[in-house]
Amino acid sequence: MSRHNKKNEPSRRGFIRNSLIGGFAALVGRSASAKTDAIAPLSVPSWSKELGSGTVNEPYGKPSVFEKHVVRRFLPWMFPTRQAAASFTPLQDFHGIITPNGLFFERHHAGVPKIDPAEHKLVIHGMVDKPLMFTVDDLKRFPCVNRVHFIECAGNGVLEQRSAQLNLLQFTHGLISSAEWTGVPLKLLLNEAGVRKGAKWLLAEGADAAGLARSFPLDKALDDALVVYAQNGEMLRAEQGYPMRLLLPGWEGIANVKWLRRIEVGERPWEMREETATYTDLLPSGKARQYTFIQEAKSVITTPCPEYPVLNKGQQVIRGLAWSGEGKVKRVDVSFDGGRNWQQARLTGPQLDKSLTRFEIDWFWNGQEALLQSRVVDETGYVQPSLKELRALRGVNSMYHNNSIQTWLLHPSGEVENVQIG
Ligand SMILES: Nc1nc2c(c(=O)[nH]1)N[C@H]1C(S)=C(S)[C@@H](COP(=O)(O)O)O[C@H]1N2
Ligand SMILES: [Mo]
Repeated sequence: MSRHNKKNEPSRRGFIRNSLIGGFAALVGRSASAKTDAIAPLSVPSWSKELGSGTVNEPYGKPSVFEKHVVRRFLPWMFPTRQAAASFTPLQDFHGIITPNGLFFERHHAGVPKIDPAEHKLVIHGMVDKPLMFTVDDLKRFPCVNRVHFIECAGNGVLEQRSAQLNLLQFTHGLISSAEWTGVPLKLLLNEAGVRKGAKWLLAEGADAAGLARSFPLDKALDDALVVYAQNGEMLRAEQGYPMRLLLPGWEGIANVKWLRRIEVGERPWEMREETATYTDLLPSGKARQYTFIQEAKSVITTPCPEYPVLNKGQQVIRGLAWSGEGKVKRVDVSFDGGRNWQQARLTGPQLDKSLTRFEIDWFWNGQEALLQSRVVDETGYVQPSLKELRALRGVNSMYHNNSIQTWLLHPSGEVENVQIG
């Protein structure tokens, strides 16, 4: 029998609502699970006394009505319009390693185009023996692969580079999502076209009004790049690039061109807008790093977090997510004293290549203030940097690729606050 009492739910949701409208009053309800009352005989609830709704009540099923608070969110002040904007996935309510399609974070530069798959085509041209054109049905006739990979926007944590800004996990880390993708290895398509000698770079262009285009090296195309058409068992969502998208596993979100319509093969990068004016990292020297494709290893504690405070002293399970754009997660350590001491966490569930990985650690909380951190090490031996280490490398004007260690300040009240230390 569950020891969790439904009575806690309203106060929890109230807490979320209050946090979202800016208030940060301590509304942490003490959980009834702390009580040691004898368990009452199990009563028969109203829903056990009547027939439930029938099949196909909802032809395309939705989450339980009690999960309405689990939604993507948007910060209106952050972007000029809804079309040139991002929405954040609710990491605080996320389980496992696959983001439900309706909760996948979004980043669009000119909105979501409504593409008729019967009319959409992908062209491969440039330094090839035989330029080719593919419809979605053509792609489906190629041998396919199914792979689980995350996509993270290079701007995830962009506002946190200088100081702690956003006091919710959804906004500090919610520009990452993950799916099982189905598609065709790009190298198969390139083999069909026949890449000419001397070719080194490719350009991928989207069919949205932004005509978003990015250059990427041929090596990646011949390694693990995919042209995907399905996401978690169904065709791509319009927001994720329906009907086809370039997937460059582990590489910054912007390189994963949605609504893919053209791949040009050439000798050098094209220096497009989104790889010169934006998505470059300004260094203290005044020079900018360009084509920094890889999303280096990063992790964050998701339980507890500002949205879900700690309800009781005593035994806790601390949980989180770790990932690396260079391969598999090897280990995750957790600190409860701001990085002075570290303990190794358990990795729960699959540890896949360039994929979200879950970790957990047991902890006894004595009710005192604590500084919670997680730090991932990936299979290449790369260690997630502290904010201080990242700033030493990149200064404070670099906006993208903030993969630094997150600190949550746990107050004696149980509230969790986004802070920066050292
Ligand atoms: N054609 C096109 N592709 C695009 C974009 C876009 O605006 N247009 N946004 C890019 C950016 S910046 C990111 S972070 C990812 C976001 O992918 P998602 O919306 O599926 O989460 O798509 C990338 N691919
Ligand atoms: Mo992005």
